[in-house]
Amino acid sequence: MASPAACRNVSARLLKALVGRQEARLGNALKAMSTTTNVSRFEQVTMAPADPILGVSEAFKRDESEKKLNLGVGAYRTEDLQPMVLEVVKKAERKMLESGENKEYLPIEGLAAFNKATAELLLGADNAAIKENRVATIQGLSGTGSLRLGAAFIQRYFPGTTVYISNPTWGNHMNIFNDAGVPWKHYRYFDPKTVGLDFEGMMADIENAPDGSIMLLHGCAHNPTGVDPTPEQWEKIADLIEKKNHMAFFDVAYQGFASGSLDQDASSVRRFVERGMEVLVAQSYSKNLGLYAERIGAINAVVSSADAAARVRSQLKRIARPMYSNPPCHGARIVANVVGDAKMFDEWRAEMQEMAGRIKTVRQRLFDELSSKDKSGKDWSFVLKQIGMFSFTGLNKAQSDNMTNKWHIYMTKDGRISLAGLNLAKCEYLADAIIDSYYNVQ
Ligand code: KET
Repeated sequence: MASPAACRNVSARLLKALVGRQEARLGNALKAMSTTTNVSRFEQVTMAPADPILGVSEAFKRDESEKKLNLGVGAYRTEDLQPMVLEVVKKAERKMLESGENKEYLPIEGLAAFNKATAELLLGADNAAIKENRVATIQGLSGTGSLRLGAAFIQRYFPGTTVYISNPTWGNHMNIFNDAGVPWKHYRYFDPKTVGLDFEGMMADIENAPDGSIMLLHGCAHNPTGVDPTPEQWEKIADLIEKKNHMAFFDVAYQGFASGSLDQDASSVRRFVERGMEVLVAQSYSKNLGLYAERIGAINAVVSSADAAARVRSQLKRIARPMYSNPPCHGARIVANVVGDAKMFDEWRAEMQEMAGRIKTVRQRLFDELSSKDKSGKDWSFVLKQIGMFSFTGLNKAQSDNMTNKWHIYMTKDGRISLAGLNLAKCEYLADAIIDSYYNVQ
């Protein structure tokens, strides 16, 4: 046995060694710190450009001019140019508050009542695909998040398949497929000469795409052009997609905003489904229920059998779980309440028609102002022919810059203006700005 003195000696030595090691570590850390002071490990991160659409709202906020007008983002404003919460939404929220619903997690696939309501709104309640359980619906983070889920699904289950996207399109489509690692190409869509649909170009590009490609289609109210195929053209598009064994992926962000009718605006999707074609459909309630910030929408896969639908649903859930676990419930409950209650649904339809009607009124006034002010005889009737929230003015980037820099009118650089952000009082000012930019800027 060691003597107490020897033990003390060993402990002291041990302690010294330990302290020494600690000091060395501390010294190394200090040395490292002194050599890296003010040098961030994030040094290689470059500044991202402002978003082409949401960046416009940021720039608008910074402008102090009284004349300023935000026609950038597609968000509905009242005649006073204020954001609007629909009465039916307030009503649903009061009902939800009274019933004291809890804040437990939703299932990965979202609120069951919402998923039922959203598929029925899209396809019609008595649709055969719904009755036969051939629709896999997953609640998503609005249109964008639902498109992103669909893109991730394509990346996993249709690897290497190219998604064809209209030219032009909503700017975020390309980001979504890029980030999901899905190859994409454009198909022709818009003819600047006729300011209408380049139907021949579109059909040729669908024909020439490799069999089994995926065609991203705007269900209605094409963004940014406001130009949709006619029912006859939709039929031909469906024929060709079927012949080529392609699959349609519909983006339905404006159901109700094209015609004012929720059913009519879903007719493109319903046409494909009624023919027995398999489709993917992303839905959004940002615009038609004004639930922008609630991030409520869905991804639907309409497939050939109930068995396939169950498998697709399970895999969509598998993709959602590590991304965001499960979706938020507030917006889902609002939609479920409104769509699931006949009286509230009617109230929504009336408010929807009112919003679509107000946009049509300013569209008409803008056309009248442009036509009466422009003495050159230029035909501005395309403004009237375009549908939905936007007008695609044909102004180029320099002209759009002039709109903003000189006139304080904020818009996207592709020449799109959101008529949902315009009121009657500002139509004359807008017409002056467009005419100045069109004729005085190259
Ligand atoms: N698809 C299209 C065609 C679309 O225009 C938008 C939004 C979305 C999907 C997605 O919306 P969400 O809120 O994720 O459901 N467009 C407007 C807003 C934006 O750019 O985010 C816009 O074009 O102004």
